[in-house]
Amino acid sequence: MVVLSQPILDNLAHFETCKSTSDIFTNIPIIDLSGPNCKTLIVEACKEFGFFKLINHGVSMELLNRFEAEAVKFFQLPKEEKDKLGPPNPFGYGNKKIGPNGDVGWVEYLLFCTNPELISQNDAKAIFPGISETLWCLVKEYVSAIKNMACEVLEMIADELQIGPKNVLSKLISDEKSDSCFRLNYYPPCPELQALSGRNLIGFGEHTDPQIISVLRSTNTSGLQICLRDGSWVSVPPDPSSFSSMLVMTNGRFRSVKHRVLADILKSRLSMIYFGGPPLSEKIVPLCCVMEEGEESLYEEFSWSEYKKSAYGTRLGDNRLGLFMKS
Ligand code: GA4
Repeated sequence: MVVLSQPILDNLAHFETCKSTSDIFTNIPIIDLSGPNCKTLIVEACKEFGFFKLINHGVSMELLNRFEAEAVKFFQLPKEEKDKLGPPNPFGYGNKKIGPNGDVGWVEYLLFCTNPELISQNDAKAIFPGISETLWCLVKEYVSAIKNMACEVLEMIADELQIGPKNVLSKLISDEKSDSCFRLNYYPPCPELQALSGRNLIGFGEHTDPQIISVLRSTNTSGLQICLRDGSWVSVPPDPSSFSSMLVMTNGRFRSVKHRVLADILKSRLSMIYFGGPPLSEKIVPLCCVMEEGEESLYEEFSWSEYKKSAYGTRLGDNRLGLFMKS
Protein backbone atom coordinates (compact mmCIF):
# COMPACT_ATOMS: atom_id res chain seq x y z
CA MET A 1 0.00 0.00 0.00
CA VAL A 2 1.24 3.49 -0.82
CA VAL A 3 0.47 6.38 1.47
CA LEU A 4 0.14 9.65 -0.39
CA SER A 5 1.73 12.81 0.87
CA GLN A 6 -0.82 15.58 1.33
CA PRO A 7 0.72 18.24 -0.99
CA ILE A 8 0.37 15.95 -4.00
CA LEU A 9 -3.30 15.37 -3.34
CA ASP A 10 -3.90 19.07 -2.70
CA ASN A 11 -2.33 19.97 -6.01
CA LEU A 12 -4.82 17.84 -7.90
CA ALA A 13 -7.77 18.28 -5.57
CA HIS A 14 -9.69 20.67 -7.85
CA PHE A 15 -9.47 18.40 -10.88
CA GLU A 16 -11.82 15.69 -11.99
CA THR A 17 -10.56 12.13 -12.27
CA CYS A 18 -12.02 9.01 -13.79
CA LYS A 19 -11.49 5.29 -13.42
CA SER A 20 -8.66 4.08 -15.67
CA THR A 21 -9.66 1.85 -18.52
CA SER A 22 -7.48 -0.06 -20.91
CA ASP A 23 -10.20 -0.42 -23.55
CA ILE A 24 -9.02 0.73 -26.93
CA PHE A 25 -11.37 1.67 -29.73
CA THR A 26 -10.20 -0.83 -32.29
CA ASN A 27 -12.96 -0.46 -34.87
CA ILE A 28 -12.67 3.26 -35.64
CA PRO A 29 -14.09 3.86 -39.10
CA ILE A 30 -11.10 4.79 -41.26
CA ILE A 31 -12.01 6.87 -44.26
CA ASP A 32 -9.58 7.08 -47.14
CA LEU A 33 -10.52 10.42 -48.67
CA SER A 34 -9.00 9.38 -51.98
CA GLY A 35 -10.62 5.95 -52.02
CA PRO A 36 -13.88 4.54 -53.39
CA ASN A 37 -17.02 4.25 -51.19
CA CYS A 38 -15.87 7.19 -49.16
CA LYS A 39 -19.28 8.93 -49.14
CA THR A 40 -21.14 5.86 -47.94
CA LEU A 41 -18.57 5.09 -45.26
CA ILE A 42 -18.64 8.65 -43.92
CA VAL A 43 -22.44 8.66 -43.60
CA GLU A 44 -22.40 5.25 -41.91
CA ALA A 45 -19.76 6.47 -39.44
CA CYS A 46 -21.76 9.63 -38.68
CA LYS A 47 -24.81 7.55 -37.85
CA GLU A 48 -23.03 4.91 -35.82
CA PHE A 49 -20.36 6.88 -33.93
CA GLY A 50 -20.39 10.54 -34.98
CA PHE A 51 -16.67 10.05 -35.34
CA PHE A 52 -14.22 8.78 -37.95
CA LYS A 53 -10.58 8.96 -38.91
CA LEU A 54 -9.53 10.53 -42.18
CA ILE A 55 -6.48 9.37 -44.08
CA ASN A 56 -5.07 10.47 -47.43
CA HIS A 57 -6.59 13.87 -46.73
CA GLY A 58 -4.09 15.83 -48.80
CA VAL A 59 -3.03 18.24 -46.02
CA SER A 60 0.75 18.53 -46.14
CA MET A 61 2.71 16.88 -43.31
CA GLU A 62 5.26 19.63 -43.70
CA LEU A 63 2.64 22.24 -42.72
CA LEU A 64 1.47 20.08 -39.81
CA ASN A 65 5.01 19.67 -38.49
CA ARG A 66 5.87 23.35 -38.88
CA PHE A 67 2.68 24.37 -37.11
CA GLU A 68 3.16 21.84 -34.33
CA ALA A 69 6.71 23.02 -33.63
CA GLU A 70 5.61 26.68 -33.42
CA ALA A 71 2.66 25.82 -31.16
CA VAL A 72 4.83 23.79 -28.77
CA LYS A 73 7.27 26.71 -28.68
CA PHE A 74 4.43 28.95 -27.47
CA PHE A 75 3.35 26.61 -24.67
CA GLN A 76 6.95 26.33 -23.50
CA LEU A 77 7.20 30.09 -22.93
CA PRO A 78 7.38 31.30 -19.32
CA LYS A 79 3.98 31.53 -17.62
CA GLU A 80 4.11 35.36 -17.44
CA GLU A 81 4.56 35.58 -21.22
CA LYS A 82 1.63 33.28 -21.90
CA ASP A 83 -0.59 35.02 -19.34
CA LYS A 84 -0.25 38.25 -21.33
CA LEU A 85 -2.56 36.64 -23.92
CA GLY A 86 -5.27 35.72 -21.43
CA PRO A 87 -7.67 35.21 -19.86
CA PRO A 88 -9.81 34.03 -22.78
CA ASN A 89 -12.98 36.00 -23.19
CA PRO A 90 -13.80 33.72 -24.96
CA PHE A 91 -10.68 33.99 -27.18
CA GLY A 92 -7.09 34.07 -25.95
CA TYR A 93 -4.82 32.00 -23.73
CA GLY A 94 -6.36 29.88 -21.03
CA ASN A 95 -4.83 27.73 -18.32
CA LYS A 96 -6.86 25.13 -16.41
CA LYS A 97 -10.15 27.10 -16.60
CA ILE A 98 -12.42 26.06 -19.48
CA GLY A 99 -15.35 28.22 -20.59
CA PRO A 100 -17.15 30.80 -18.47
CA ASN A 101 -19.01 28.50 -16.06
CA GLY A 102 -16.49 26.99 -13.67
CA ASP A 103 -15.15 23.98 -15.62
CA VAL A 104 -11.51 23.08 -15.04
CA GLY A 105 -9.08 20.64 -16.65
CA TRP A 106 -5.38 19.80 -16.77
CA VAL A 107 -4.92 21.78 -19.98
CA GLU A 108 -3.53 25.00 -21.40
CA TYR A 109 -4.97 26.37 -24.62
CA LEU A 110 -5.18 29.11 -27.19
CA LEU A 111 -8.62 29.82 -28.59
CA PHE A 112 -8.81 31.79 -31.85
CA CYS A 113 -11.76 33.30 -33.68
CA THR A 114 -11.33 32.36 -37.34
CA ASN A 115 -14.43 33.93 -38.91
CA PRO A 116 -13.43 34.62 -42.55
CA GLU A 117 -15.04 38.07 -42.73
CA LEU A 118 -13.24 39.23 -39.60
CA ILE A 119 -9.91 37.87 -40.80
CA SER A 120 -10.14 39.49 -44.20
CA GLN A 121 -10.97 42.87 -42.66
CA ASN A 122 -8.44 42.92 -39.84
CA ASP A 123 -4.86 42.08 -39.05
CA ALA A 124 -3.66 39.76 -36.29
CA LYS A 125 -3.35 42.60 -33.80
CA ALA A 126 -7.09 43.32 -33.96
CA ILE A 127 -8.23 39.70 -33.75
CA PHE A 128 -5.72 38.38 -31.27
CA PRO A 129 -3.65 41.10 -29.60
CA GLY A 130 -0.23 39.84 -28.56
CA ILE A 131 -0.02 36.72 -30.72
CA SER A 132 3.19 36.34 -32.72
CA GLU A 133 2.90 37.03 -36.43
CA THR A 134 4.46 33.60 -37.19
CA LEU A 135 1.92 31.65 -35.14
CA TRP A 136 -1.01 33.66 -36.45
CA CYS A 137 0.06 33.08 -40.09
CA LEU A 138 0.30 29.36 -39.43
CA VAL A 139 -3.15 29.31 -37.82
CA LYS A 140 -4.58 30.98 -40.94
CA GLU A 141 -2.76 28.64 -43.31
CA TYR A 142 -3.80 25.56 -41.33
CA VAL A 143 -7.44 26.60 -40.89
CA SER A 144 -7.76 27.34 -44.59
CA ALA A 145 -6.43 23.87 -45.52
CA ILE A 146 -8.66 22.13 -42.96
CA LYS A 147 -11.72 24.11 -43.96
CA ASN A 148 -11.29 22.96 -47.58
CA MET A 149 -11.03 19.39 -46.39
CA ALA A 150 -14.09 19.76 -44.12
CA CYS A 151 -16.04 21.21 -47.09
CA GLU A 152 -15.08 18.18 -49.15
CA VAL A 153 -16.42 15.88 -46.40
CA LEU A 154 -19.67 17.87 -46.11
CA GLU A 155 -20.13 17.74 -49.90
CA MET A 156 -19.76 13.98 -49.84
CA ILE A 157 -22.37 13.74 -47.08
CA ALA A 158 -24.80 15.94 -49.03
CA ASP A 159 -24.22 13.80 -52.10
CA GLU A 160 -24.72 10.52 -50.27
CA LEU A 161 -27.88 11.78 -48.55
CA GLN A 162 -29.02 13.16 -51.90
CA ILE A 163 -29.64 16.61 -50.56
CA GLY A 164 -29.10 18.78 -53.59
CA PRO A 165 -27.33 21.08 -54.30
CA LYS A 166 -23.97 19.56 -53.47
CA ASN A 167 -22.82 22.57 -51.43
CA VAL A 168 -25.93 22.75 -49.23
CA LEU A 169 -23.89 21.86 -46.11
CA SER A 170 -20.41 23.00 -47.09
CA LYS A 171 -21.59 26.52 -47.87
CA LEU A 172 -22.51 26.93 -44.21
CA ILE A 173 -18.85 26.79 -43.24
CA SER A 174 -17.35 28.30 -46.40
CA ASP A 175 -19.59 31.39 -46.17
CA GLU A 176 -17.71 34.66 -45.51
CA LYS A 177 -19.96 35.11 -42.48
CA SER A 178 -19.51 31.59 -41.12
CA ASP A 179 -18.77 31.48 -37.41
CA SER A 180 -15.78 29.25 -36.81
CA CYS A 181 -13.08 28.94 -34.20
CA PHE A 182 -9.84 27.12 -33.73
CA ARG A 183 -8.20 25.79 -30.61
CA LEU A 184 -4.74 24.58 -29.69
CA ASN A 185 -4.88 22.40 -26.60
CA TYR A 186 -1.71 21.56 -24.73
CA TYR A 187 -1.88 18.89 -22.03
CA PRO A 188 1.26 19.13 -19.88
CA PRO A 189 2.55 15.90 -18.39
CA CYS A 190 1.44 15.33 -14.80
CA PRO A 191 4.01 13.25 -12.85
CA GLU A 192 1.91 13.52 -9.66
CA LEU A 193 -0.60 11.33 -11.46
CA GLN A 194 1.43 8.30 -10.49
CA ALA A 195 -0.02 8.75 -7.02
CA LEU A 196 -3.56 8.33 -8.31
CA SER A 197 -3.32 4.61 -8.91
CA GLY A 198 -6.26 3.20 -10.81
CA ARG A 199 -7.53 6.63 -11.75
CA ASN A 200 -6.81 9.11 -14.50
CA LEU A 201 -6.72 12.88 -14.39
CA ILE A 202 -9.10 14.65 -16.76
CA GLY A 203 -7.43 17.09 -19.16
CA PHE A 204 -10.63 18.15 -20.91
CA GLY A 205 -13.91 16.95 -19.42
CA GLU A 206 -16.59 15.06 -21.29
CA HIS A 207 -18.60 17.14 -23.73
CA THR A 208 -20.04 17.30 -27.22
CA ASP A 209 -19.10 20.04 -29.66
CA PRO A 210 -21.87 22.45 -30.61
CA GLN A 211 -20.70 23.27 -34.16
CA ILE A 212 -21.52 21.50 -37.46
CA ILE A 213 -18.18 19.79 -37.86
CA SER A 214 -15.02 19.52 -35.77
CA VAL A 215 -11.72 18.37 -37.21
CA LEU A 216 -9.12 17.20 -34.74
CA ARG A 217 -5.47 16.42 -35.17
CA SER A 218 -3.15 15.48 -32.33
CA THR A 219 0.46 14.69 -31.68
CA ASN A 220 1.57 11.16 -30.93
CA THR A 221 0.34 11.02 -27.30
CA SER A 222 -2.80 9.16 -26.37
CA GLY A 223 -5.48 10.76 -24.22
CA LEU A 224 -8.58 11.14 -26.39
CA GLN A 225 -11.51 8.94 -25.41
CA ILE A 226 -14.94 8.69 -26.94
CA CYS A 227 -18.15 7.42 -25.40
CA LEU A 228 -19.85 4.58 -27.26
CA ARG A 229 -23.63 4.06 -27.53
CA ASP A 230 -23.58 1.70 -24.52
CA GLY A 231 -22.01 4.43 -22.36
CA SER A 232 -18.54 2.86 -22.17
CA TRP A 233 -15.42 4.96 -22.71
CA VAL A 234 -12.76 3.80 -25.15
CA SER A 235 -9.36 5.29 -25.99
CA VAL A 236 -8.66 6.46 -29.51
CA PRO A 237 -5.04 5.67 -30.41
CA PRO A 238 -3.26 8.83 -31.58
CA ASP A 239 -2.23 9.16 -35.21
CA PRO A 240 -0.51 12.42 -36.06
CA SER A 241 -0.98 11.94 -39.78
CA SER A 242 -4.75 11.60 -39.74
CA PHE A 243 -7.75 13.71 -38.77
CA SER A 244 -10.74 12.76 -36.70
CA SER A 245 -14.02 14.38 -37.41
CA MET A 246 -17.16 14.67 -35.35
CA LEU A 247 -20.50 15.73 -36.69
CA VAL A 248 -23.81 17.08 -35.47
CA MET A 249 -27.17 17.10 -37.33
CA THR A 250 -30.12 15.33 -38.96
CA ASN A 251 -32.97 14.98 -36.47
CA GLY A 252 -31.20 12.47 -34.28
CA ARG A 253 -29.81 10.33 -37.12
CA PHE A 254 -26.25 11.58 -36.92
CA ARG A 255 -24.49 11.52 -33.62
CA SER A 256 -22.42 14.21 -31.98
CA VAL A 257 -19.91 12.09 -30.15
CA LYS A 258 -19.29 12.64 -26.46
CA HIS A 259 -15.54 12.84 -25.89
CA ARG A 260 -12.95 13.75 -23.28
CA VAL A 261 -9.16 13.89 -22.93
CA LEU A 262 -7.03 12.39 -20.16
CA ALA A 263 -3.68 13.77 -19.00
CA ASP A 264 -0.55 11.63 -19.26
CA ILE A 265 2.08 11.08 -16.57
CA LEU A 266 5.13 11.62 -18.75
CA LYS A 267 4.25 12.95 -22.18
CA SER A 268 2.63 16.19 -23.22
CA ARG A 269 -0.11 16.13 -25.84
CA LEU A 270 -0.91 18.86 -28.32
CA SER A 271 -4.10 18.89 -30.32
CA MET A 272 -5.41 21.23 -32.97
CA ILE A 273 -9.15 21.48 -33.48
CA TYR A 274 -11.05 23.38 -36.11
CA PHE A 275 -14.73 24.00 -35.29
CA GLY A 276 -16.80 24.88 -38.35
CA GLY A 277 -20.01 26.73 -37.53
CA PRO A 278 -22.60 28.41 -39.76
CA PRO A 279 -23.31 32.16 -40.01
CA LEU A 280 -24.85 33.47 -36.78
CA SER A 281 -28.22 34.15 -38.41
CA GLU A 282 -28.51 30.63 -39.90
CA LYS A 283 -31.62 28.71 -38.84
CA ILE A 284 -30.79 25.20 -37.60
CA VAL A 285 -33.54 22.81 -38.72
CA PRO A 286 -33.44 19.14 -39.67
CA LEU A 287 -32.78 18.69 -43.39
CA CYS A 288 -36.16 17.86 -44.92
CA CYS A 289 -34.66 15.18 -47.17
CA VAL A 290 -33.58 13.01 -44.22
CA MET A 291 -37.06 13.07 -42.68
CA GLU A 292 -39.64 10.41 -43.43
CA GLU A 293 -43.03 11.55 -44.66
CA GLY A 294 -44.98 12.95 -41.73
CA GLU A 295 -41.95 12.90 -39.40
CA GLU A 296 -41.80 15.91 -37.11
CA SER A 297 -38.71 17.77 -36.04
CA LEU A 298 -37.53 16.70 -32.60
CA TYR A 299 -36.32 20.24 -31.95
CA GLU A 300 -37.73 23.73 -31.70
CA GLU A 301 -36.49 25.97 -34.50
CA PHE A 302 -33.50 28.05 -33.48
CA SER A 303 -30.69 30.07 -35.05
CA TRP A 304 -27.00 29.30 -34.57
CA SER A 305 -26.68 32.56 -32.66
CA GLU A 306 -29.43 31.51 -30.19
CA TYR A 307 -27.93 28.06 -29.78
CA LYS A 308 -24.42 29.39 -29.29
CA LYS A 309 -25.57 31.92 -26.71
CA SER A 310 -27.35 29.19 -24.79
CA ALA A 311 -24.35 26.81 -25.13
CA TYR A 312 -22.00 29.35 -23.59
CA GLY A 313 -24.30 29.46 -20.56
CA THR A 314 -23.90 25.70 -19.94
CA ARG A 315 -21.29 23.56 -18.20
CA LEU A 316 -19.06 21.41 -20.38
CA GLY A 317 -20.86 18.12 -19.67
CA ASP A 318 -24.42 19.47 -20.04
CA ASN A 319 -26.82 18.26 -22.71
CA ARG A 320 -26.98 21.45 -24.77
CA LEU A 321 -29.38 20.30 -27.45
CA GLY A 322 -31.78 19.01 -24.77
CA LEU A 323 -32.78 22.61 -24.06
CA PHE A 324 -34.14 22.86 -27.60
CA MET A 325 -35.98 19.53 -27.64
CA LYS A 326 -39.73 19.69 -28.17
CA SER A 327 -41.49 18.55 -25.04
C1 GA4 B 1 -16.81 22.98 -26.72
C2 GA4 B 1 -16.25 23.02 -28.15
C3 GA4 B 1 -15.21 24.13 -28.35
O1 GA4 B 1 -13.98 23.76 -27.73
C4 GA4 B 1 -15.69 25.49 -27.76
C5 GA4 B 1 -15.88 25.26 -26.26
C6 GA4 B 1 -16.28 26.47 -25.40
C7 GA4 B 1 -15.06 27.17 -24.74
O2 GA4 B 1 -14.07 26.52 -24.46
O3 GA4 B 1 -15.18 28.38 -24.51
C8 GA4 B 1 -17.29 25.93 -24.35
C9 GA4 B 1 -17.71 24.51 -24.88
C10 GA4 B 1 -17.15 24.42 -26.28
C11 GA4 B 1 -19.24 24.32 -24.83
C12 GA4 B 1 -19.91 24.86 -23.53
C13 GA4 B 1 -19.25 26.15 -23.01
C14 GA4 B 1 -18.51 26.83 -24.16
C15 GA4 B 1 -16.80 25.82 -22.91
C16 GA4 B 1 -18.08 25.75 -22.14
C17 GA4 B 1 -18.18 25.32 -20.89
C18 GA4 B 1 -14.74 26.62 -28.13
C19 GA4 B 1 -17.11 25.71 -28.15
O4 GA4 B 1 -17.50 26.36 -29.11
O5 GA4 B 1 -17.97 25.11 -27.27
